[in-house]
Amino acid sequence: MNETLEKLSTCILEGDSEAAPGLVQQALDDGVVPKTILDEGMVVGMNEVGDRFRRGDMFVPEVLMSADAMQSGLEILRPELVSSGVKLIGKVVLGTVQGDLHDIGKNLVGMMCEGAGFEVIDLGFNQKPEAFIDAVKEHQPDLVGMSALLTTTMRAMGHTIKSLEEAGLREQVKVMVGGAPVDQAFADRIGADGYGSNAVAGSDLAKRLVGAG
Ligand code: B1M
Repeated sequence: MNETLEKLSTCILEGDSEAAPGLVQQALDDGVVPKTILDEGMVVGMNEVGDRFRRGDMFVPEVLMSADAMQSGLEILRPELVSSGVKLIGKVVLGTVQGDLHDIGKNLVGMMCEGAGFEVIDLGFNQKPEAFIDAVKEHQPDLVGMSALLTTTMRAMGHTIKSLEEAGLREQVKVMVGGAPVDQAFADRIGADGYGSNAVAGSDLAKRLVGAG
């Protein structure tokens, strides 16, 4: 592997968000193509983060730091990726459901998905079913991801899926759900396509749902 990409991958793993943009820029200046910087530098680091998190060798605060480093590097890389016409592995519309203001976990899922090569359209928190519908119409995503942290707002996930059905949009997207009170049985009950117990599981699931996992 190119030495700068190796440094970049380590920098993501170590959550060094100050160094990441400089290393991305250095790789670009060295003539490395943007997709290679993403796949062979940043995603390699983020995959290692995922592996360590799964093994219990890394915890949420460290994953958040790595996700921040990924974000800061992507600030530099994203315009280059777009202008070089790179096809990402899929598009995710992500949001916290109506009535729910918790967004830390949802942000982490978004960052991991971005790290895995998805374009993420983040609607934010407290999003009505109509907001998801409008976003599906506008952005034509492969996936809709919903997060809920309250037992009282979980049911909004089911309402959103129903609204997607009523709008005739359910067949064109996969739906994944997550958040502390959510589990697989609930996901099955409301007719979601999958449940992610944490951010890494969420991005793994997203990859599987688009056939890239
Ligand atoms: Co609130 N809150 N909160 N809160 N809050 C909880 C969730 C609570 C468990 C605390 C408690 O009582 N022990 C409790 C919920 C009880 C319940 O319903 N079962 C609670 C409550 C009651 C409330 C209020 C009602 C309090 C009040 O006002 N009386 C109020 C509700 C406001 C509202 O939403 N309408 C409220 C408000 C808030 C703050 C705004 C102050 C703040 C949120 C700030 C923010 O998010 N920007 C807050 C916080 C921070 C928490 C706790 C402390 C931390 C949540 C968090 O960020 N965890 C939380 C208690 C706790 O969890 N210890 C609590 C870290 C985050 C990384 O984990 O979000 O679980 P998590 O996400 C994980 C997974 O769940 C998964 O991956 C993530 C990363 O591993 N995941 C997905 C999440 N979404 C996913 C989507 C996927 C896949 C995986 O696919 C799409």
